[in-house]
Amino acid sequence: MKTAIVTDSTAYIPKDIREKLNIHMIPLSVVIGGETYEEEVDLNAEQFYEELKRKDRFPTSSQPPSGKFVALFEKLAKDHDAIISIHLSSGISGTYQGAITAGTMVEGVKVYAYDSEISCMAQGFYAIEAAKMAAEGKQPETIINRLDEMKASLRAYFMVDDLSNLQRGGRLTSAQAIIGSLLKVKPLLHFVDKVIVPFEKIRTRKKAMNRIAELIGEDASKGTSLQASIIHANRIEDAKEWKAELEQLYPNVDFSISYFGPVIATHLGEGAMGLTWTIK
Ligand code: MYR
Repeated sequence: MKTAIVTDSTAYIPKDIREKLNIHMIPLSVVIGGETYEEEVDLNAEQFYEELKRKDRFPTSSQPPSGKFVALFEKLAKDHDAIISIHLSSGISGTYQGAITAGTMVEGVKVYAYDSEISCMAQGFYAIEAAKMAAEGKQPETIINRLDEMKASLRAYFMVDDLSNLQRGGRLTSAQAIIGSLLKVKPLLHFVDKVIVPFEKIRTRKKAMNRIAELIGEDASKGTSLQASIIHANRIEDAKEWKAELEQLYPNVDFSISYFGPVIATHLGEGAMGLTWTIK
């Protein structure tokens, strides 16, 4: 059984890792100042943050066109029996639904669309694990069971400098955003049932980071091996500093640094920061 692993660009898995692990990537797009860019293909995170300074209009994002899915699945069907296609939460994007639809249009291969119910490196953890298992020849059902097991222990908390980006893009209800901005809080956000909701209202960035550190501490103390990733929107120095602090607090957790790329940063804004973790 030969299984191909596909994910979308919002997992933000660096190209060298994708190539090494044979992870196929389908890009989402951003439109800035009237121009459309496929992220991670013709616009990377650094270029996006530079573009933001130059263009005065707000960017928007869009899911991959269905033809792109069909073309990739048809190509993979030539030498694979199955495809596991892992995508950002169906509660914030139509990408997962696009994969399901394309799967019904391609013959000669079984397509398993997987809703990560999250995005960024949390989704990346799933794609990387799936790719390693596929390389060992594991059955698609075995791989999906493992992803479900990781999902059960996956946590992700993040904060933004300004809630208006999320509100404008329709990924946070106006009521929730208004409560946040009126009280001048920096709410910690997380996903519940595939959508973004406030977790706790916290007044400063530092307090929010300390609270997240406390939350991972609760899981780290249970003795299970954890992998974690600090995710930042153009705040690499802060991310490095936080990583050093967290590593000192929890030496048994395997920490990495990843990023919010163009599509996700369109909705979170520059300066956003988060932490995700799951079992290893
Ligand atoms: C689309 O246009 O289909 C993409 C929409 C993406 C919405 C992103 C909303 C923010 C997600 C934050 C993820 C944080 C994960 C730790």
